[in-house]
Amino acid sequence: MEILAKQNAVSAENHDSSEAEINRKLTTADQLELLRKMLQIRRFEQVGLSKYQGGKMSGFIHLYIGQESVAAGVCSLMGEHDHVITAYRCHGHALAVGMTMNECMAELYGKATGCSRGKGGSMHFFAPDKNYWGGHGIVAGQTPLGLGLAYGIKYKGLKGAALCFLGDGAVNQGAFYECLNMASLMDLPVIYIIENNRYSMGTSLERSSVVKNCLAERGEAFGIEWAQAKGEDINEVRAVTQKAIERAHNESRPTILEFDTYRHYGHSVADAKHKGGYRSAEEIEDYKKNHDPIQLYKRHLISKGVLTEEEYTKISDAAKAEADASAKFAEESPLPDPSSIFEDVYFEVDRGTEAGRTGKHFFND
Ligand SMILES: Cc1ncc(C[n+]2csc(CCOP(=O)(O)OP(=O)(O)O)c2C)c(N)n1
Repeated sequence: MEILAKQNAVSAENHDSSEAEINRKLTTADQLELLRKMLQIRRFEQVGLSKYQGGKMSGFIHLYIGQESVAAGVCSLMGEHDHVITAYRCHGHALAVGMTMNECMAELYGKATGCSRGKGGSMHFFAPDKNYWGGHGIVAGQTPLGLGLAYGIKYKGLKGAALCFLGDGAVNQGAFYECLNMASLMDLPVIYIIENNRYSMGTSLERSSVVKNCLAERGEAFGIEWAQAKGEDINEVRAVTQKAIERAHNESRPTILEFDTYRHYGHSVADAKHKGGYRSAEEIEDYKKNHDPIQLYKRHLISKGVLTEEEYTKISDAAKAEADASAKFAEESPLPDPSSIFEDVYFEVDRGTEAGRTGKHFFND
């Protein structure tokens, strides 16, 4: 009963999320910037996909298209000491924290100018200078690392939060529950952000989870505050995230957020044409038509008189031009030199150093 009451309170409170204080404060320029960010993510990935299909990349790429409001909304609230870590579907979060399309596209191409010098590819975008601790390929592997970031923030006495993104499939991994126990026990400022797109590879939430209508409420067992909200609405994402960030900053307490969302494409390019048949064409069409976060925000801004169709086209075209230019940059960039294969290997760098012996990578002062 108590759980349901809390859940209802969350939805009622966010009835018109554009009226939440954090959103009422947005200027016209701020709102256009949020739209621009979502369009940049989408155009970047659309260009990336077409280049992949043109044989320009190897490995897999995992597209974020359909979920842009979550990354753009959450990261728009980041302060100086807030840090982000995520899984392999990392392109959206990377662009949202301010990484450039050039360094990201070059990484998809495996080029030396990529953010991980072409050695990471789609799943491993990193930018520690932007408090972005990367894309990680082991499902839920980022959750203890996110906890460590939160520990580091607290240890240093900073007013910050570790924003750790994970999928609905990752929620079922054991490591996640160890994290919840420690986060609550030790009062760590970590925010676990579940992007519930209802599928882990080809397995639906219905087939993988006992409790299907709310994943965030599992936080109850650990005394952790949680909220569930509509991920397709960037205003709602921001309203709910802001409260979690305040809790982290002011009380050093964890939060679990769950945003319902949907990926338009397959798990990776391997099932981009939905060969597995685990989702119906009607379902995909419905989400694209009625729940697309960019179209919803566009309509919202037009109805408020903040945006016109012409301005929208301009922003969208500029994002496409930027993505095309980044593909050109990537194509013209060199591959990593074969001699650099032993560089950037953790063990090699740290062997015998003081940092390696004492673990002072993050706590370096
Ligand atoms: C520990 C582990 N088990 C299995 C896999 C294979 N795998 C890669 S992605 C994935 C699905 C994860 O789905 P979810 O967490 O919902 O994220 P989404 O793809 O929806 O963003 C699985 C099972 C893996 N990478 N790591």
